[in-house]
Amino acid sequence: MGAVDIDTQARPEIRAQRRVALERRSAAELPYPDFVRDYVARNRPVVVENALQACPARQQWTPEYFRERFGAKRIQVSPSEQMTFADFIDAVLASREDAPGPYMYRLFIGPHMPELLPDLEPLNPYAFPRRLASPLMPRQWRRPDGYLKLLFGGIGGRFPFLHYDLENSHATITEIHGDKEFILYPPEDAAFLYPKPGMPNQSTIPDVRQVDAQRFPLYERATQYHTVLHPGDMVFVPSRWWHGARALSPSISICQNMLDGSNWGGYVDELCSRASGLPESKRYAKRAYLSALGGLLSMLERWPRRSGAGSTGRVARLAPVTCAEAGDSSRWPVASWKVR
Ligand SMILES: O=C(O)CCC(=O)C(=O)O
Repeated sequence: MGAVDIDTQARPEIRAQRRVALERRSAAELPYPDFVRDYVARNRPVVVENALQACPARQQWTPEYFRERFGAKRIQVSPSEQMTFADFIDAVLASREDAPGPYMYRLFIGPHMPELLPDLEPLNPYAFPRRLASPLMPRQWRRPDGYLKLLFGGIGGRFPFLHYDLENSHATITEIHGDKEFILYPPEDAAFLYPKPGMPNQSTIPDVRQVDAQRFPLYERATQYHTVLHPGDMVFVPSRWWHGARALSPSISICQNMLDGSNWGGYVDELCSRASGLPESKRYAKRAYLSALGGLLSMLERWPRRSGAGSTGRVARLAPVTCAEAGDSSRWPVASWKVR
């Protein structure tokens, strides 16, 4: 897998646990179809270096840029916290390892800050949300931006809990400014991470850098995959992989979700299990519909592509398998997106 055990002596707090360096590949040597075949289809994590090429965000996005452009705007930092961007940036810049400031992880760019979308063009092609962008996805589940979100924090600021994403989603996190430590654990280690009763995608371990071995004795059996993201890097987080992040310097990144044939089965299971209030016949119909849609999308994705506008051009637009096939983001129907 290209990963190597790294020296845990440097981090005595995790000595008891296996710690592995996450595989890294350069975008220059990883064509998109190879990324899909070797990582997405195999549910295998990787960092793609230089996935985000030159775009205005890479040149311009700094804490100061956000303060100047959006200082007076009130923003949702976390589900329970709102403040102006100016106050948030002050807290980010004051954040220290021993006194971490806030970490923004609930700001969806499409509905709340669409003026940022042009800064992200050309898009990171590896973060293409695949089936979420298909016009065949029912309206309430279609999301051509992959639920694009802004993640922002200062030194020591971190995503508040170790978790895996709902809806069996894959995720990508693309670093734009600063450096961020990123950790993952495989799905089979779930029992070692003490999932929350009633919220099985969240760990009850408050901070994996200081684990109470009396309370969480199984944690030492978990394998931690570790990396540091630098500007332009993207980490691919496969479905059900647990993950967490911590800013090492003022850090700005974006997160997107991804759905395709590799995680469709679990997606359908989760959507249908959530519908437990529905009568049996309606649940059955929902599952049958989503399974048939998955089959149709798989067929269209395998359809041979020819350049130009003929019938294959239309097929490519219905079931796009690359960012280029999905077309111009300015056509994204921002106003109709579901906000979550
Ligand atoms: O802060 C990060 O980089 C992790 C983001 C994440 O896992 C999420 O938004 O679900």
